[in-house]
Amino acid sequence: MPPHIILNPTIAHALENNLPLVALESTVITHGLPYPANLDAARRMEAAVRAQGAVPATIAILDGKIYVGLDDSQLLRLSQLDGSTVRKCSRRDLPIVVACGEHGATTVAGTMVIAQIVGIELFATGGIGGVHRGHPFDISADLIELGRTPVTVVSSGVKSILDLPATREVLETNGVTVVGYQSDCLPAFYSRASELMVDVRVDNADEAAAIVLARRELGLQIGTVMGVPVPESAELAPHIAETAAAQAQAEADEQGIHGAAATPFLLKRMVELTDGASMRANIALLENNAAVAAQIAVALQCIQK
Ligand code: PSU
Ligand code: MN
Repeated sequence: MPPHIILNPTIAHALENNLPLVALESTVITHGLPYPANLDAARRMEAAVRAQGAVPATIAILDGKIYVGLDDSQLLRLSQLDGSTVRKCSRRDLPIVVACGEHGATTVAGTMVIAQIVGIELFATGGIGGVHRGHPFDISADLIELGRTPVTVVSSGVKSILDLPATREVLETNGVTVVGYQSDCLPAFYSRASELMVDVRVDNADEAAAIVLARRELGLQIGTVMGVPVPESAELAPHIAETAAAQAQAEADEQGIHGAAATPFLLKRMVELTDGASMRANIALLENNAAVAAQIAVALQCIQK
């Protein structure tokens, strides 16, 4: 293991014994949801992974040390940190937090980098970053990472606060395999469907695991987006999500909010503009995605024996 990376004993044990593992990100904890909903969501995700027979590995940086697998006191500490004191870490930020001894939360990109270093193939989150509306050059580093790092990101697709068609194009250009889990289209995060097609649909964890395994056997250095629709009971009606997203983006533009601050601002405004409905959808899909990722990790372990 490289220096600066500290494996929780449960993770070291799982890696040694080839047990199914699922990585979980931390930006959703520090920048995506408010306390205590963030702590609750993080715990629910870990519990959902365990309930399917896999081991959860939440990844975050505390005082310049990269932890893979947090114990409960570390998770509590992270969830209570003021987001402004935590660097939102994509690939580029990892050397900075380590060198400067800072706290850091890993985005989809940052989590993929660490997961690959330690050897975790499955990763569950809410939604991937994308191309921002009206800002065709504000392309999340998540999309670039997906084009180069062999980790499968189980998520509910791309948030409708983003430019979905542009994001879909960038995924394609980067050679990312886009799969619909029990879905023919790329999910739109708060809503189950979008007009954008996936490359292939799978209907169960075994079919999903076969794609992960084939990618590995071919030695391809690419990521996979496994798009899982938000559970029906928590879905936000598409027109409500769209109206709120348009307003949130207009406010961000007015206030000149861009770069890494854009996504946290937009998510927060979505919660306010939908009276909490977007947060309920967000939490429900996080928990569901964690369960699906764990099922795939378990299926992968079975088929490779
Ligand atoms: N999806 C969520 N909540 C989040 C994020 C995504 O439901 O907090 C985070 C992820 O960590 C993702 C990041 O990688 O937002 C994208 O930010 P940016 O657009 O700055 O790349
Ligand atoms: Mn962005």
